[in-house]
Amino acid sequence: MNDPGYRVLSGLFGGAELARLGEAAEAVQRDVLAKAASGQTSVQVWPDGHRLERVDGTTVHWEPDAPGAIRSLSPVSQLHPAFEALWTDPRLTGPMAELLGCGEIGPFVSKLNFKRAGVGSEFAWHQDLTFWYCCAGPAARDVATAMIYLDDAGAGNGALSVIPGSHRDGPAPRDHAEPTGLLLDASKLDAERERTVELPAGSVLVFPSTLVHRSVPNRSERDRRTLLFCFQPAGRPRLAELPYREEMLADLP
Ligand SMILES: O=C(O)CCC(=O)C(=O)O
Repeated sequence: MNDPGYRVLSGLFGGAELARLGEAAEAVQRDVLAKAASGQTSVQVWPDGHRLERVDGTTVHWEPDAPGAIRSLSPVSQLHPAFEALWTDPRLTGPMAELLGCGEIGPFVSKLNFKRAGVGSEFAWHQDLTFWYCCAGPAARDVATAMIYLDDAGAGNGALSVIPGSHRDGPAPRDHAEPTGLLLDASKLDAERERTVELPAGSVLVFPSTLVHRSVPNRSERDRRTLLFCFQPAGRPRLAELPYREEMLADLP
């Protein structure tokens, strides 16, 4: 059978535990918003106009069209003990070690995507590999993500869509006309194979850095929050420890 490249771990979190993770996400957002308002931060504007702000050891990626709303925070695990504990949770580390094909795994980076009701913006077609390659080089291929669903995700609130099997083709052609140079050329993707992965809260979607994926804006009345924990073979530096070398992008198609 063809390997689609991703796997769903159903019902991994539930009940009070899932509620605690959701509360942790809200608490972290409150703290970050308060610190951002203090003005002791540094702001960077990306070539596509998105604003990124360093606040207390995390990067706030603001929603481009909704002033004051956070699109994502990364890295985020250090901001709450309930998040930090996920790095060593065997329900995640077991499947992730299997996916990466190695005995011991460690952290690469963590992220909290809010994808809020009504304002959560699009993530255009991309491979995570491209975003990490300028820091980690070819080692970015050895990183895989566990996406933990804090809310139900359906087509209506911007569930993740994937191209099954796309991980097998390695780096996909980028859109060289797009200002960041990090997104893929949609005209060169087999979008007919696109599959929207609708999952209930508490599920986990695991996938490698070469799987092509995207999500549409959340125009619904339901939040679609997810935590992304990205693992790699143990002993390698984390993303935040690596310098960003933009010229490395030229290695990728
Ligand atoms: O949360 C999403 O819809 C997309 C997540 C993703 O691809 C990313 O954060 O790189």
